[in-house]
Amino acid sequence: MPDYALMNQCIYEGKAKEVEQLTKDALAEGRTAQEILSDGLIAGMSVVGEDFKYNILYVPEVLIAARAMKAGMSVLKPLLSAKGAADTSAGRLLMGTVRGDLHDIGKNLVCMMAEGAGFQIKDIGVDQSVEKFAAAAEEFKPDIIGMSALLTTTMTYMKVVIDGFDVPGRDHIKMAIGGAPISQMFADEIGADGYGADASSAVDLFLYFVGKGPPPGVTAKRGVAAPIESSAAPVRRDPKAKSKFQILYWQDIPSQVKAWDDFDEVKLDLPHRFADRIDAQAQRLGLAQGDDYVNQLRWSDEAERLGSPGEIAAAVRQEIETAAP
Ligand code: B12
Repeated sequence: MPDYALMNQCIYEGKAKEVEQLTKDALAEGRTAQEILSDGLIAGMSVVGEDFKYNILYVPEVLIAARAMKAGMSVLKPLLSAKGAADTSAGRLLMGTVRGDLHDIGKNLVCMMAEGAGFQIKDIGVDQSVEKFAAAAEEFKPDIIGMSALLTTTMTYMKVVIDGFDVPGRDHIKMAIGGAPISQMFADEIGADGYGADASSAVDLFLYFVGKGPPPGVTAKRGVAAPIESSAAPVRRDPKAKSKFQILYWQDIPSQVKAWDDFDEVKLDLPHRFADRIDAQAQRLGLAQGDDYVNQLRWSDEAERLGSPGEIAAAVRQEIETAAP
């Protein structure tokens, strides 16, 4: 019997070579590609997706885990694409970043996670016009089109694509949108069928669209059924309690502060000017590919200070802003 728990763990830890070997071993033992995909790879990736949603894992770890999953998928792909395997697909997803926009890290993550959830994906890349979406849809016949935009100047183009698909013969395709500046309000405004804030929510949304999951937001995760009632007794914090904290750097430019204790975790982004510096540096170095960019991220060593996570995160952010105005 293949050790699927080990395979799940290797996905989680991003051990691509081990995942590839374990996948080959499982096939050699006579297991079906579908079983290995769902019990070994998808099960591992779904834990990654959940932990990503709850900020237990961050973008670099998710990309590395996704790469490990892809190593296993590449072993299974020839078998999965064989006749009959298509019946087991969760659905068909066409993804692209809209015209004028070259950001693809988030889109790639969504594709990887959706692939891990069993969707067949066609990723048409970045800077895609409505005509390109239409041509790809004609050929691929998707159930869902997912559009990504990271710029406020390009997000408006999503409506152009949605309008382009609001015609007989194409209007059955569900239109999903996402990207940092996108919100549910914007999705409603431009007539999108749904919005996902992150890759895990995106997959929940896609599964809902194809009738394989509950409406997004309905399922309570990790047993948390409802927000904590405000009438609950307030937790008194020990005034001498400490919090740990770390700073996320892109090369030597800080971009985020995280602080936590046993009960709480707070993440604070630095003001836009820090992201601008990162962008400028990335462009100077030509680091436009997802992995090249993400590989520059690293967390500082853990440190500890007196105070709640909120207080410590705010204080450290203030210090960084003062040191590098
Ligand atoms: C990396 C980055 C770049 C890289 C992109 C590399 C690449 N291959 O993608 C480079 C250096 C090339 C770049 C260039 C530029 N960038 Co830039 N960039 C960023 C940065 C720092 C991170 C974006 C990122 O990858 N985030 C991580 C991923 C995982 O998150 P995500 O994309 O949001 O995706 C998640 C969700 O949104 C969701 N999702 C995403 N897509 C979809 C789709 C669907 C269907 C669903 C359901 C969900 C979903 O799931 C994803 C996974 O969880 C952001 C800052 C920021 N905080 O966002 C600026 C940022 C987006 N960039 C910005 C700018 C201004 C630019 C430039 C114009 C800079 C310049 N002066 O040239 C150019 C534009 C180039 C272009 N035409 O697109 C601005 C945009 C400001 C604005 N309001 O419009 C930002 C916000 C930085 C800032 N100034 O604050 N950038």
